[in-house]
Amino acid sequence: MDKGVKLYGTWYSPYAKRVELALKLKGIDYEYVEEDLQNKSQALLVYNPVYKKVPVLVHHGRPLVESAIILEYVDETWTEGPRILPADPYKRAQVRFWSQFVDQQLMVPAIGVLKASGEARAAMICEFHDKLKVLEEGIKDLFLAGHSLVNGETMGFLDVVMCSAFGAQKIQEEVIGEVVIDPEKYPVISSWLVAISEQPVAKALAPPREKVVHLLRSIMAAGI
Ligand SMILES: N[C@@H](CCC(=O)N[C@@H](CS)C(=O)NCC(=O)O)C(=O)O
Repeated sequence: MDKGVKLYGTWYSPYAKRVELALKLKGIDYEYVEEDLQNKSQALLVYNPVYKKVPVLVHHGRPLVESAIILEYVDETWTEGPRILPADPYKRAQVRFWSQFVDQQLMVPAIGVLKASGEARAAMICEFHDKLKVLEEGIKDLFLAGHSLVNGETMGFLDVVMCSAFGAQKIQEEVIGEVVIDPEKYPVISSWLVAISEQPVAKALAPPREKVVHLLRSIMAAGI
């Protein structure tokens, strides 16, 4: 039966994952279509002719692209579920800012640590630590009082973005054999990641460990 909501994603895409997390948090029933990015479907190319990327959310036949835009659309459209963005405009702006920071500043060196070797890898690790320090300082006052998630009881926009980007950080550190997000250096980020990993939606949508390990090893082997 047509549920009216269809998500085109790829299991390892952090951008698709955040849309799935948002849909689950909101309790929205949806159909999931797994895309093979080496052999994109005609539907994906038609729905996202500009970037040809996942995720694409199709709502009653109308496509939406770009994960941050989709998350906002989901929050504004299904108002009966828990809010993903804070009601307060200032807090909302801060959440958007730090989500963009995670996407634009943190994810590149994080993947670089995995792919690069030698001096290039050392430089990536340095850059990653510089960005982690900025994030640690920037978010420490953002958490709703008494809560270990930025959004409070349940995950919101920034928690979802962090979960999709760094939900597999522990597995990644096991694969590279090195602790990068050290709880002693980054207590706020570390306890945040633990709180995120304990959320039922995060657990339900986490890909099988073996699949993640295999993917990370192949990224490492391919290098840059
Ligand atoms: N800015 C986009 C990024 C989406 C993106 O990079 N998707 C990747 C998968 S992780 C993709 O579809 N890549 C296919 C390609 O580049 O051809 C978003 O937030 O949705």
